[in-house]
Order: sequence, then C-alpha cells, then structure tokens
Amino acid sequence: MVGDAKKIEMPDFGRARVSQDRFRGLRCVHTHLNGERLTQDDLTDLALLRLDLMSIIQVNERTGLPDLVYSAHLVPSTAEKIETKSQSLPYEFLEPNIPSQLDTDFIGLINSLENEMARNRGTARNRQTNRDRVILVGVTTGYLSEAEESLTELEELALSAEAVVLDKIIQRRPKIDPKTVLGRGKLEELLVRSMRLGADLIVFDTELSPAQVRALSEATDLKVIDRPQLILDIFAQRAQSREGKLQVELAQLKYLLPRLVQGQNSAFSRLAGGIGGRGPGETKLETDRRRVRDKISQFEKQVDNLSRQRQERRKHRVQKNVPIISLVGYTNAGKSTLLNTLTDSKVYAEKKMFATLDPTSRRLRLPYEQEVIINDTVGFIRDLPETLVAAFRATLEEISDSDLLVHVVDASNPNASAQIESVEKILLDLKLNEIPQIIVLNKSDLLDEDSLTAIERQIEIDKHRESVSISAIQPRTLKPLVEKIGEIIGKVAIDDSRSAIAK
Ligand SMILES: Nc1nc2c(ncn2[C@@H]2O[C@H](COP(=O)(O)OP(=O)(O)OP(=O)(O)O)[C@@H](O)[C@H]2O)c(=O)[nH]1
Ligand SMILES: [Mg+2]
Repeated sequence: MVGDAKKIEMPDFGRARVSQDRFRGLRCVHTHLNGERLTQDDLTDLALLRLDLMSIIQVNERTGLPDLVYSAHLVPSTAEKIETKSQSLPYEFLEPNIPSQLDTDFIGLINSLENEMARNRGTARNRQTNRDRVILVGVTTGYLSEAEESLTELEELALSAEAVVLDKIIQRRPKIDPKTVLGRGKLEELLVRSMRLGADLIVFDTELSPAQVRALSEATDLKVIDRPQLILDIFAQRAQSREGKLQVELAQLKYLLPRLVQGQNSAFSRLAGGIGGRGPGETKLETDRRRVRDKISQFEKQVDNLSRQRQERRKHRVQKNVPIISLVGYTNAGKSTLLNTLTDSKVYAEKKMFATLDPTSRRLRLPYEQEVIINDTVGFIRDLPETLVAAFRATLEEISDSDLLVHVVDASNPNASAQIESVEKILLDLKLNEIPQIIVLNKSDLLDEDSLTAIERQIEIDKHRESVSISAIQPRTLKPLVEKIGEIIGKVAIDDSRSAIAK
C-alpha cells in the first residue's frame, strides 16, 4: 500500500484468521519520514488489528537510504500476571537495527507467543471449569466514584452469574462515544487486556444500543453484553418454577427482539450458550425475528393466564380475611433469611444476588393470636430492566394485595440509602407506594451501635419514617419487628371492620 508523508490507510482485513489464541498473521512494515520512532498510533493499530508485528523504517536524512528499523509485537500475559492482575506493558520492543542486520527468527517468536496464549487460556479454563471469563467496563460522564460503586455492584452480579471476573475498566469521558461507547484509546486497552487475560466476555455497566453491541463485538471479537442482559441471565439461571421460567424467557425475548437485525445477527451468533446466550430451560435463544415475535405473543398469553389464576387464588384468600404481609427490598438484603427465621422454614437464601425468583408464602402466627400470610418476593435492583418488570408482572401483582410491606434493607451495605431510594422508586412505578410500609434495617450484627443509630436517624429525617433494626440471623432481635407488625395489622383489621360496618 502507498500512503502519503503523514498517513496510510489500512485495508479492512475482515475476520481473516481471527481467533482468540492467534495473531493476525500479518506484519505491517512502513516508513517514517520525519525521524519518529513507533508512535502511539502504530501501537494502537498493532493491538486493534492484532498484527504479528509493527515495524517502522527510518529514513536517513542525508543519504535518503533506510536507517534503523524499530519493531514491536504484542505479548500475552503469563498465568501469574493474570492472578496478580499486573498492568505491565502489553508490548515488547525489538532491538532497533539496520535492515541488513535483522536476524530475529520472527516466525519462531510468534509461534511461541501463540502457544503461550493458548496455554494460558487452557490452564485458566481448567482451573475454572468453563465459567465465563469476563472483563467489566464502566463508562461515565459523571462522577468517577459513582461509576466505581456501580461497577462493584456489577461485579457482584457477574459473580452471581457464576462468571470469573478478570478485570475492571472505568473511563470517564465528556461524552459517551455514540458508536463504540469507549474512546479509541480505551477500546485498545480493553482489547489488549482481553487478549492477554484470555477473556471471552465483556460486560458493560451501561445499557448498550444494538448498534453499539455490534460495533463493540466486531472491534473486540468477543461476546459483548450490557447490565440488563447480565441481570436477565442471572434470572435465567435461577428460574425454577414453570412460571418463573416462562416470565424470564419472555423478558429475554422482548429484550432480544429490537436487537435482531435481519441477516445481520453477527453479534448474536456469538451468543450461543454462556452468559447472555442461555434461556432458562438451557435452550439456545431463538434468533429469528418472526419466530421470536410468535413466541412472545404465545408467552404473553400464558402470562395473562397465570395472572388470572393468581387473581382467583388471591380473591379466595382475601375472602378468608387473613392479612397479607410482603417482604420487599433490594436483592441480597436478607428477605428470605428473615422469612426463614420468622416462620422456621428453609427457603433458599444465599449471598448471591437474585437468590429468590419464585415467591413463597408462609403462615405466621403473631402474638395475640393474630395469623398472617407472609410473602417472600423477588429482590429489586437499581435500573431493573423494563422487560423484566413487565414480564414479572404476574409475580409482582401479588404484592399489590398486601396489607403491609416490610421493606428489608441491608444496613451494612455502604449504599444502603441509595438502595432504599431504588426500591421506593420501583414501588412507586408499580403503584405500590400507598400500602403501609415498615423499613427494617437488617444485618445489624455487622454494624456498631453508632452507625446503626446514624442510619436510623437519617431515615427519620429523609423519610419521616421510623425504622426497626434487626438481624435476621439472630431470632432474639426480631421481637420489636413482630410487635410492630402486630400493631399495624391490628389497626388494619380494625379499619377493615369499621369500613365493613359503614357499608
Ligand atoms: N450477617 C448477616 N447476614 C445476613 C443477615 N440476613 C441475611 N444475611 C445474609 O445475606 C445474604 C442474602 O440473604 P437472602 O435472605 O438470600 O437475601 P434476599 O433479600 O432474599 O435476596 P434475593 O432473594 O437475592 O433478593 C445471605 O448470605 C444471608 O445469610 C443478617 O442479619 N446478618
Ligand atoms: Mg431471597
């Protein structure tokens, strides 16, 4: 190729020889006329195009003849470096030399580097038994600290999805790049790191447009998904009941539909299996538009049916006049644990996010002979994907019949107050904000007295509401909560009978 004094256009190499354990099989050798060595642009191209080698030949100003040759190649990181996440330079520079004296066995070098990449991936894979190896990426136009917190939550989500988190990258930009989200430099860094750490999945903390997913997965040659899709995947992994599976699959298909482009599903052909590519029944997600649409309307009907059946059941219960209490709150707050301790049951509770998908109901006898039904529900999260809220409406509608919401908060989480906000916002969206509510500060065992009092006060100031502190794993701390519930339910019962008399 011939360029001008300043630049040269690289042709589009397409997907030639693309594989995670290999370089491109191409060396770029070009001249620099003004005495520069390898520039940052040269190194970026080396990484983005995954070239075997980037070489520049300087030109001797006096004679016009070739002068020194400078070359660089990429290096895979070693297994130890993966573990310590060392950030050493991904390039190695060859000794500058004059053209006639270049005697590196370059094919040998590249072969051994490629073998090393394959080996790293192999050992990493064996160690982790086929779990997705991910790099998390946060891009923000706002505060870096907020982006970091958000990325910490994303990491928890990724771990809950059984992924291995290799690295986290954050970029602050004045403006999100409409095409690739990240700037070119960061994109290069991401690519290099994913290559060196043997990643096979990139998760973005922001919601990506279909075009961005396509651009990013083309640039990195990796599977690229966003936060809503990761959450959907966790739901898909967790769904147990027929009902849960149906709702998750509906949500996944609704998410997928606008992202499918006729004859251009390269981004999704890479989604077969693994995070972002699995349905709750371990079926491969359908990627044909018409069939996706058919399935969506079929599933919608089934969810409608479910919703009707549940309504019937609820009517039955309301007639029986047993008050209903629902435990709501951020995921991982301790709702299921509280239900278990209160009712001596063994509902699945775990450190992972979204441990509960299928609501469970238990009877609970309060002091003074009152009996109530207590519901455990699916946890909430900031920016819950809309398709999920819509698909889970049958489950969430159940909450609307409650006489009391017990809003469980993980008071030991540094983001507790932001989590309270998120939950209240979702409750408002679901029109559940009119139901009486108690705020319960859970995990008090992990906090000292002073911090707990501080949080209680904060809630009183912010929400004009009292809160009750408990530790769901210590039954003796629950007495004030049970009494409070009894008190409110007692009032509800009296109000009910009054309105019945009034009628
Ligand atoms: N130290 C401590 N840990 C708790 C307490 N309550 C719950 N946990 C732990 O917190 C984690 C999450 O508890 P879950 O009961 O599954 O939380 P959840 O609100 O049902 O979560 P989702 O179902 O995911 O929405 C588990 O590892 C519990 O053991 C508590 O009072 N103190
Ligand atoms: Mg739970």
